[in-house]
Amino acid sequence: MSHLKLVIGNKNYSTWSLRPWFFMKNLGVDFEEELVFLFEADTSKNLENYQSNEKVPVLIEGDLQVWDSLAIIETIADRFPEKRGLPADPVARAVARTVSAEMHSSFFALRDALPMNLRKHFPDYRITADVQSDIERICWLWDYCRSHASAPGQWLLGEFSGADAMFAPVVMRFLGYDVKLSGFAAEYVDFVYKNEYMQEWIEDSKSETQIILQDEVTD
Ligand SMILES: N[C@@H](CCC(=O)N[C@@H](CS)C(=O)NCC(=O)O)C(=O)O
Repeated sequence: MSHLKLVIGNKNYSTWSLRPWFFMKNLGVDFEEELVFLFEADTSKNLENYQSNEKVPVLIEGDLQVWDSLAIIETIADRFPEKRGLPADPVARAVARTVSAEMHSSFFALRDALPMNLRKHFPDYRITADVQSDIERICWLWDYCRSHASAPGQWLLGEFSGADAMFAPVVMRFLGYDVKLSGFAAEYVDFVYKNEYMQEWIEDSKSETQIILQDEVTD
């Protein structure tokens, strides 16, 4: 088996990087991690050998480069079918895919207003109506997953899948900005936060000192 490398950005801020990293860690896929700090003087140089248009994450396997978080998750799920990165049940698998695609292509109000910033906590953060609407849709999607779960367990589809990786940064945004949740969403956020690899990522982020100004909100 050849060597896999995942190129990621700042653990404090990079939501797109967290997704494939969290996915590969929870599946038990071995990989080397290369961290490139974004928006620094040397960022372009450090990313110049990758075909991702100076963006992270990028998965490298030999001559193959795969960029975009969702494409990496799909590629890893294909590459290691025995690790079941997507549910075996065709209905649960389709649900995992549809909610992942919606996460990937939507929720711009939430993304703009609540950037992931693991070093900070904003208690009682004022949530605007358009962000609240994104939050409610995400909670609905999570309930929809639960009603299609194909296995026991606390992940969205019961067993861990790419859908959980796609929503992992949302979990950290909800916690960081003190989003009020109830029912399954509240339990799920707590469960994902306590995951050993989420804790590892958060711990790693604490040693970073780099600041990305556009991801810093003041309130
Ligand atoms: N759709 C892409 C987005 C990749 C992306 O925008 N990554 C950000 C990091 S979170 C980045 O590399 N930003 C650096 C830049 O835009 O120069 C994905 O899902 O991977």
